[in-house]
Amino acid sequence: MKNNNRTVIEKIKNLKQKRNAIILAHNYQFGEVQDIADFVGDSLDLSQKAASTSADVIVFCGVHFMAETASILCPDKTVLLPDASAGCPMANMVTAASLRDKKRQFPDATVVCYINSSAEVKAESDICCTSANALKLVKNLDNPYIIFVPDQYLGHYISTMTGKDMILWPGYCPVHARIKPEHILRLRREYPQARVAVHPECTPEVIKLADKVLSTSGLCRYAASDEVEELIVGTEIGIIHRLKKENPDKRFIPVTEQAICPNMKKTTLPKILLCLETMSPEVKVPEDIRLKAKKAVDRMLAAG
Ligand code: CIZ
Ligand code: SF4
Repeated sequence: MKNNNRTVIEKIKNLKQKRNAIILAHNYQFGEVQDIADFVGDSLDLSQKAASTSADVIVFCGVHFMAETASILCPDKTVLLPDASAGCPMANMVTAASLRDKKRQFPDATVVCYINSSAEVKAESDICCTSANALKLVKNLDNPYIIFVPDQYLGHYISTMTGKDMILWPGYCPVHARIKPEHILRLRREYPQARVAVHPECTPEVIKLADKVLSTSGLCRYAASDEVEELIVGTEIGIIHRLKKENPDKRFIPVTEQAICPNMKKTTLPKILLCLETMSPEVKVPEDIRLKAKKAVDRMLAAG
């Protein structure tokens, strides 16, 4: 490890104690960020962790909607996002105003929003979901009319798996859209023994070629199972760090090195240190929006 990195890490650890802070990192963060975090996970794990921690300060190493979710659940804590510009282009593909228009068009529909959405959009939704629980939550909805925002590919996958006819929003993740069927076909020829697992944010053409369709937490569990010796991984490449760390004797092959989320990679060790020093940038959801958005998030958490 570089010497200056070591100094930064020492300083982060000291300040973290002084501030009574917890560092949460998403599975797509840089390896060195994951390594200094108190907890690494997907957005569902991290929101549950945020809801249950006794820390006063949450440093959220992820993107804006994730820090907002922590703020929705923990209004009394200070939530810091080390780089204020770390957003999610997919989350920005739906606005509260455009969703209100859609609801007027389909007034009887239940609105399910993927956690990759702004607090304002969550406030307009009935229930929130993540890629880890979307299938189960949608399956259990009584209402046959469902509006799903903003990921059309996750929505399409869930609609296929549940047989429910869903009104899909045209959003998508530009990072997962870089994963192409050709990549998988080529790697299958190169590693004939390997299993293929892809994220449900991938296109239907990619999903068709996979053995498993999994959220990142699902991927981590699958990778640890006896079924897997070699795994071709179709999601953001930050996950490879954790997979290798937890399964040092197995082989993980990214479907493409191009699947890298520039927003997830905005978090660096110096920015984590700076945010603990200055206690900013802070993410705080306004109370009126928070209360409405919390209903959708609470319904998700209550569903288990
Ligand atoms: O839910 C999340 O954290 C995301 C964005 C991906 C995943 O499957 O973990
Ligand atoms: Fe958003 Fe895609 Fe980046 Fe996840 S990987 S934060 S969905 S742009």
